[in-house]
Amino acid sequence: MTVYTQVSEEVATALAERRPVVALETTLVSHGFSGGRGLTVAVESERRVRAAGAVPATAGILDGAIHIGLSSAELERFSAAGLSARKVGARDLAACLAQGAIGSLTVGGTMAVCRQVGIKFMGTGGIGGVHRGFADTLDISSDLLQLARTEAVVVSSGPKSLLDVAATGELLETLAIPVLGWQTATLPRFYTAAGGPPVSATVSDSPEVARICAAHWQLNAGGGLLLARPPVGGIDIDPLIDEAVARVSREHRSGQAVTPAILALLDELSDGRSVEVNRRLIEDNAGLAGEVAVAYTQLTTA
Ligand code: PSU
Ligand code: MN
Repeated sequence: MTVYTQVSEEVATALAERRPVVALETTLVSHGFSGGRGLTVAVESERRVRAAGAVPATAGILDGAIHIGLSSAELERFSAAGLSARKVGARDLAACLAQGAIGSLTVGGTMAVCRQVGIKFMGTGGIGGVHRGFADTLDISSDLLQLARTEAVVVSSGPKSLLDVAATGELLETLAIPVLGWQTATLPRFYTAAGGPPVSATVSDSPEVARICAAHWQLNAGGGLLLARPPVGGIDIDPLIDEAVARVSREHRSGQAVTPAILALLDELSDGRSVEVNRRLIEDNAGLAGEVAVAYTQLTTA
């Protein structure tokens, strides 16, 4: 039988020794930023995970294998590929592997991979969710479905504000995914902390998150949680988001191309401010995912 998954030695050892491991995605490296900036964000995110005392496991598909834990040369291949890399969710894994393409894993794709090797913590920027105008397009990110069926906690700054955040909040409730607000009572909207629907519980520190995860996994085996952390230095760019969403929909883009197109246009419309907030929150979330992974390990090995 073909073995598709290659876990780096560092990550494999950490998992075997039950030390904290944090998964990081590669879509934001290739599709989330332009001009190679995704690489800088990925390197800094890994550094933040390590600074918290955990081992980073950035995951992506290269040469017909799922690599969990990337060398710097491997990470560079995702950044160099840019939009030519495939954006790979759970349903795209098999085709990408069999066809030998470079595959950047989305949040959902990364979760599918985490499930295979037992990684329970992930850091990212914004999760995919219910798109505005969903009643016409039925565009709803498969990130939500993967979150519902993976025993992991994803640290993000909520759904990207280009989505319908209120509808995403409703679907998270329907899917029985706990939404933990990091020192906040409302779901952050990625670029800005304010204006989102209520979370299902507010949490104040990492040990508390760890206790909730442990209880949730005992009571709802196989289900995931969202830890939503408000961005530091957030900006209110709702009018620019409205404009970017309208323009991209006029261009009749659909499916996987929608999110990267809107992010790139927002970068332009905001004179780079959106990208700066995006970068910072991804790195901060990686650090928090590291902290939570460490707290959970302390709780469960005590
Ligand atoms: N957050 C970012 N930048 C990104 C993404 C999230 O700050 O590029 C990516 C993630 O990989 C997420 C994906 O899983 O966008 C969602 O895409 P879609 O809406 O097509 O499901
Ligand atoms: Mn979509």
